[in-house]
Amino acid sequence: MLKKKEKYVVAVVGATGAVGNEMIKTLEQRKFPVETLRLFASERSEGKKLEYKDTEITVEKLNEKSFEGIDIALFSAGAERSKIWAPVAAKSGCVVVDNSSQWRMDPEIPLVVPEVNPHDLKWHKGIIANPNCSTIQMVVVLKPIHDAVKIKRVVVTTFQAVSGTGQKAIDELLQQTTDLLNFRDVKCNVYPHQIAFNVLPHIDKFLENGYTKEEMKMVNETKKIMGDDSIKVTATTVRVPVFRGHSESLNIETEKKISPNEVRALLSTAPGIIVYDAPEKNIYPLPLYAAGKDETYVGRIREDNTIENGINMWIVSDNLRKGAALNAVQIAEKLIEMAE
Ligand code: 25A
Ligand code: L14
Repeated sequence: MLKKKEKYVVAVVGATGAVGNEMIKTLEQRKFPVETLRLFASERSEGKKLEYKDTEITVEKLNEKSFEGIDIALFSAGAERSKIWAPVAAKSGCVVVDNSSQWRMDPEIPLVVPEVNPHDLKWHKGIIANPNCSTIQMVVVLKPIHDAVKIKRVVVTTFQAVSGTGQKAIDELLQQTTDLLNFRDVKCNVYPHQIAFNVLPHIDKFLENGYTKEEMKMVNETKKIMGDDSIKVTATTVRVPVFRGHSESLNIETEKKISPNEVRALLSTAPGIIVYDAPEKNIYPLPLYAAGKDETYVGRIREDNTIENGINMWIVSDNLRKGAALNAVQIAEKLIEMAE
């Protein structure tokens, strides 16, 4: 449990990655009460210096003693690293907010989106899981609707930015685009096919059931975060040549009827959401404009008249912020609020 203090010793594990970098920025922008910031990454980055406020912090390599004296650790170094190091950190009395997929479905570990289930933070035992990026922005929008009219089923298709895969995928999209515009051959290292000027219906590994792991994360994590196993979700997750910002098409079936205007009214007062919906003026959410912002943008709200109670919408959020770094920092902020 976190003890109430004026300021905290904070660590970012995976500090050199796309998410880790955003975590450092988010801590600074939100004036998180940092006493000291420690940065960790792999051996490859040991000794590298990263900026925080007006200082340079040297990146360290993790060891068994690294977490001594650290109050809060934000992890984004992949599931393998979290599996090994999050328990080490928790054991030395540090509270871990883990962005990897490692602990999310563990029944002993809370999976939290502060706008949806902050109460689940009460039962943590040292590790809190940060959900998958596509799931976070979806549940922020589903929660107020579920509370009002109960959601029966969601059909979601995602349009996911390459930054979700990390810095190497950002580099690959840039490189492929440059190569193509210069009539050079394209190399594919990160994704199995060219991503520049293409669309890949494939995120994370394929499973026996024909779905990808990313799709099943949306199905399972939604139930856990919303605390309701009855919500049915079916997903198709797609990679698009966008650097930053995940878009999602949602088809929502509810138990009670709700009109598009009622949905607009409901969502416009809900936390973490901006309703951006005036199609007659070409106003609808776009990844280009959601990038760098904190909220989830919602538009194209309309009735699905092929079923009794159906709503369609289009939602966009910055996958590195709300989808990862910001949600993790918000969890840490809530922990501080709750600290005694
Ligand atoms: O397993 P998961 O949960 O599915 O996650 C897989 C990957 O997805 C990203 C993240 O990649 C993760 O590794 N990710 C996870 N959750 C995400 C989410 N919600 C998510 N992305 C978006 N949303 P990443 O590239 O963003 O971050 C990786 C970070 O982890 C550090 N790291 C690696 N091993 C570590 C470690 N930290 C501590 N201990 C270890 N043993 C990694 O640091 C990075 O910060 P680094 O030093 O390895 O990388 C520094 C730079 O080096 C480049 N690079 C990467 N791989 C290679 C490389 N250079 C040469 N050869 C390579 N093989 C990169 O440019 C990197 O920035
Ligand atoms: O957090 O877009 O489970 O490639 C890891 C892979 C997030 C998305 C996670 C990607 C994901 C990611």
